[in-house]
Amino acid sequence: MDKLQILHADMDAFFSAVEQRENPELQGKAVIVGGVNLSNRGVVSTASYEARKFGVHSAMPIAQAKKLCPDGIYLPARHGLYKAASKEVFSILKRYTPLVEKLSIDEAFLDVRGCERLYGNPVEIAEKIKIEVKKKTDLTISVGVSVNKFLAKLASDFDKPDGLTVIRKKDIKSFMRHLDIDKIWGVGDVFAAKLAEKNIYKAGDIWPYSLEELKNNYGKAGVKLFFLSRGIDNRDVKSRSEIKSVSHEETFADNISDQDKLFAYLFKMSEKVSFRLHSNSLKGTTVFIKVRYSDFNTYSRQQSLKVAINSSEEIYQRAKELLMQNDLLTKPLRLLGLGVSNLCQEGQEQLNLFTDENEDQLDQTIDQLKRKYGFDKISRARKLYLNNDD
Ligand code: TTP
Ligand code: MG
Repeated sequence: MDKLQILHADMDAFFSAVEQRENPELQGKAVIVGGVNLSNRGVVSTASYEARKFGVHSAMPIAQAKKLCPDGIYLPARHGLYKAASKEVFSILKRYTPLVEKLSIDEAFLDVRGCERLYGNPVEIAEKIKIEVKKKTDLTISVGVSVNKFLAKLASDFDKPDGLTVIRKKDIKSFMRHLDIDKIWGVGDVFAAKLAEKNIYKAGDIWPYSLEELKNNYGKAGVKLFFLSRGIDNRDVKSRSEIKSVSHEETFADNISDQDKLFAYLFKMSEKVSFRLHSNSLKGTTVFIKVRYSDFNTYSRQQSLKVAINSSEEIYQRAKELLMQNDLLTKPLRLLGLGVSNLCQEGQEQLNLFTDENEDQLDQTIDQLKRKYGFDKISRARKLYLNNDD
């Protein structure tokens, strides 16, 4: 992929920007949107760029945000409003190309190959999108234009808010050289710490290593790193109907055998998967889990449901059942993952004619589990879940 052809578009401080639009008195002010009831134990959904100057960011506890930015305006989330704004934005994006891959409520990839005769070159399309979004929604969007998805996403993030950044083939090397390593997909805190042991902090620090070396040292993640650190990414933009599953997995720094801890991870991952399903208005009828032990033996299990689900609690419960019923927690885990597949559009799923039957089944399963593993284990896991949800 050498030609500019992929756009990544991402609304700026989305929830806060919608609130500022709804109430012009909030413009230019530090606006922080949090969970619906804004309790001090909740977390920040997002903060306006004015609030970010104080160090406030998404996922920070509200209590901490209030310490950093005591004069900020704290507002409860109004999801209906944000969904409506998102719909308007996506209807604009879809006019430029049918190949729009929605990543979340405010973010998408666009493949604009073949759209030039109608709308101009990719940079012109990006400019048009920005103007139209501003005109129709009174909100700003940042757009990145590049040769592939990875670089387009880095580009949209480069000059936020209201940015338009283009990374051409000839600019890739200089752009990547000084990019912080944790900006690369798949490099989380644990992996970044491992790389730091070898004095690898920037994408350019990867270049001296051969593909072989990276593969031997870090497995699949090393192979990905080899290519992404050079800005190479061959993935296609997939429109929603092509998304086959939504999943999340984590590799642990140290193997974990504590079941309660694993359940806590499982719930966190269920929330992430649920958030992405909701963002794409999707539900699914298959839940799957994946575990890897210290000897690298890897197992996956799945179960089909009569009714499509997307709530974090349901996903969590089903995934937990799979782990327990298949006796997969008998050895320490190196990796745990879960996901939902067999996806359908929310609202188009089969009507739930079996609710009671399912509830009965669930109750029966829980009873079985309680008998097998003891009431204490099960209820403690549930408590963990409640604590996380608070
Ligand atoms: P983002 O696009 O990650 O953030 P943003 O649009 O607020 O700011 P940026 O200019 O950096 O893109 O997320 C979009 C919305 O999703 C955000 O406005 C609120 C919501 N969200 C959460 O509720 N929790 C989170 O942890 C994150 C990251 C986002
Ligand atoms: Mg955004």
